[in-house]
Amino acid sequence: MRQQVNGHGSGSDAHSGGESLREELQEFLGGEALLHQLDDLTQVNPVTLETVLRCLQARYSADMFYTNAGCTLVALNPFKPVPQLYSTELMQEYHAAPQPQKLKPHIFTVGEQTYRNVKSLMEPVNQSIVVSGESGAGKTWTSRCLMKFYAVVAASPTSRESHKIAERIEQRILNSNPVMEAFGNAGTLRNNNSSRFGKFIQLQLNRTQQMTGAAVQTYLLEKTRVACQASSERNFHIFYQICKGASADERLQWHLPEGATFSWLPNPERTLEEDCFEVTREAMLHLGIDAPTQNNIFQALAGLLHLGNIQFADSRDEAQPCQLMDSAKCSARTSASLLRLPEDLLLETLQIRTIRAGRQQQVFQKPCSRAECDTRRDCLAKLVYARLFDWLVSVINSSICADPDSWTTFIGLLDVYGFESFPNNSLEQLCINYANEKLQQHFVAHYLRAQQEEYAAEGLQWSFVNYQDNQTCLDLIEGSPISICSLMNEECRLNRPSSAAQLQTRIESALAGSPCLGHDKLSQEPSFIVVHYAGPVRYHTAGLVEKNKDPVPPELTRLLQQSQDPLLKVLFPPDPEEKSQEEPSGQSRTPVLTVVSKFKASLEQLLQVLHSTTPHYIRCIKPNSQGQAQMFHPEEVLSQLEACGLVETIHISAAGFPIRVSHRNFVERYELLRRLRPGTAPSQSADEGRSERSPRAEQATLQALFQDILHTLPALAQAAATPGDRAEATPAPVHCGRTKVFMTDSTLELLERGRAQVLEQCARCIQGGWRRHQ
Ligand code: AD9
Ligand code: MG
Repeated sequence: MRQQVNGHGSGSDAHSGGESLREELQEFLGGEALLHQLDDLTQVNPVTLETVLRCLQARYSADMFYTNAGCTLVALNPFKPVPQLYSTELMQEYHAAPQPQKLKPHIFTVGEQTYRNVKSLMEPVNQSIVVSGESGAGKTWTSRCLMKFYAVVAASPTSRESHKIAERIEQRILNSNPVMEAFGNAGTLRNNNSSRFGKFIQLQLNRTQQMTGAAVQTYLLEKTRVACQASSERNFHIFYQICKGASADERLQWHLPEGATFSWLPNPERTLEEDCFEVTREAMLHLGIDAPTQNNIFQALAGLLHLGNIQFADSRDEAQPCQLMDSAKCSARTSASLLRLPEDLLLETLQIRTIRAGRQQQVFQKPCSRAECDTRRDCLAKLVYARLFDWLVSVINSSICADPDSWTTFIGLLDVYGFESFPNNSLEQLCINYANEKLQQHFVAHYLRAQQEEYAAEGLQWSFVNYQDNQTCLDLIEGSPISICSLMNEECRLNRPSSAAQLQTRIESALAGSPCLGHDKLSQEPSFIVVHYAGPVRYHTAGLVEKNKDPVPPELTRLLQQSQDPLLKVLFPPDPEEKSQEEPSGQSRTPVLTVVSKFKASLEQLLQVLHSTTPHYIRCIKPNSQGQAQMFHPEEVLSQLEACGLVETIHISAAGFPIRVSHRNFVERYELLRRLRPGTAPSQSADEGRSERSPRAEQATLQALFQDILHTLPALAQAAATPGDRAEATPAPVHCGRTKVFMTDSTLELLERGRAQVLEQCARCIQGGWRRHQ
């Protein structure tokens, strides 16, 4: 297996012989030939951007896609199938390994470590794996593989009946992926399968660490894509899937003849994603979405495609509604029939606005301009699609969520849309990049700052490492009292017509002091630049306020409430009480919560959950922006390494101790290791006589026990080493701070091994005694 684990032809052993290898490297002029053998970037000497880059490049050339970087794992996107890297056998191998961190770096090491952490620490503690990286770097791929890993290693092993149940739940959890990707992913300039929503999945484990269920939380679907796709980009995969995969009967029923063209279906050339209709359907079936319901869903989606072909002509008379273009008459009829709406009502709702005005709140009807008709048509499609997506997520959740009594801990997997910068960036990119800033800050706060502050507070010898803090950028985006978000929200609240240029001027004057705000003098269109941690991005201000408001004319909702389609009836139930729903005079009603306010609140909730877990990080890196195998562009990789502060992370991790346990918990769990030391007199245990002892005396006892435990470590390290390494096997240092014990993962592993050994000895003694007694 050593060679098999990303060791294609490298001849390297799966165990990384850190010290000797480093020396060998130093001796070797240039050292490049061996660079790919360094499994952990903390062993690169010296740690600089340049050496780290060279090491990653060497590993990439040798088909070694994973590399440890202290507390994080760097995952290079192979951009080619590497099936042997994700086989079930390999998952089992990492799961069964006594010390998985000694195997070749892999996402399964992170998966297994996380899984063990749930139970191995003193108290069960929830874990999370944060997968980050720019668009197309491999986040979704990685989290999918991790879900498969847990479906294998956390499956229920017991009786046939319960095994069947467990298999069903695991399979259902895995089936949520193709469904959510079909409806929530799309081809963009950066990635053919780009996630257009954020996802946090909580894998729920019971006391025996079997997966009993899962819960999915999604974040801000980019619903504008249904009705508007940037040039060279595509709509959500599901639209292409139905057009390509429908049977002859379905084509007739959904009015999708071969070769039909739709304006909302650009770039229809073949991609892998659209070949997956059968997979999507099968997965939906497993999740409990039966064939008739699926039929309703696909029919409604076909209705949206025809809706997109509805075009209006300019009206010569403002008092008259815009007329349908002749070429669109058939589309209007078909769309209405597929959405099971009266055609005249559909058209009237798109063409005429209802306004209440005056003291008596009289109802007026006002014909819409052609542009307004188009906006209402697009809004209708977005409304249906967004509700459908949310409904799907709720159906998935009810199918995979475990009963609250049946799970105690969880492992969270976070896969959000990656950092994006396009020629034209709008509110969608601002939200996506804002989410990425928040995650970067979580990383900085958790690892870089908190770790160093804790070492100092605990009195450990530590020389501080500088790191890039992105607080200034976050202040610019979301800070109070004034930030980009607050200014956009204010524009929504004031509900006044403001031009793109005005918004640009307001942002530039109110936030002029921020070092993260830039201005592109050459830009022809009103815009501003935000210098994100991952690079500068220019956002166009045109349409920002309107998108943030996201107004839904109430007539559209009422129209959909009148549909005879069973699915639309579920998505648009009648209002509980009939209230006045017409727009106030002139402008559309301002929603209480804007898009960015809602997004900010959901991000804050997510971060609270992350803060309550032990996080693990996987940094996905895109070796080239063309999506080509065997192509490593040093400049592109370098900018990603710089952006995520990898070098600082390596410096801190190289000297750091990720495991910290209170003195008392440490001694209570490991004092039984003293039995491994021949001749150790049974002294007082941590609990004995606690009430009578002074705190100082108690501390002294704890210290003595602590030292005793530490003395067992060299023997444990020797026992764990392979015969060849035995002479050099020395455990990593353990530090006793003011209140906590600090150690590395490998030391924790040694201690746990020793503990298991003693418990086994005890069990054997008890059994022996019991047999003698019989
Ligand atoms: V985005 O932010 O959602 O736009 P991701 O999620 O980071 O992005 P994704 O996982 O979709 O990227 O990966 C992009 C493509 O890279 C995939 O469609 C695969 O074709 C390819 N990929 C990524 N990881 C692997 C891998 N481990 N092995 C093979 C891979 N191919
Ligand atoms: Mg993705």
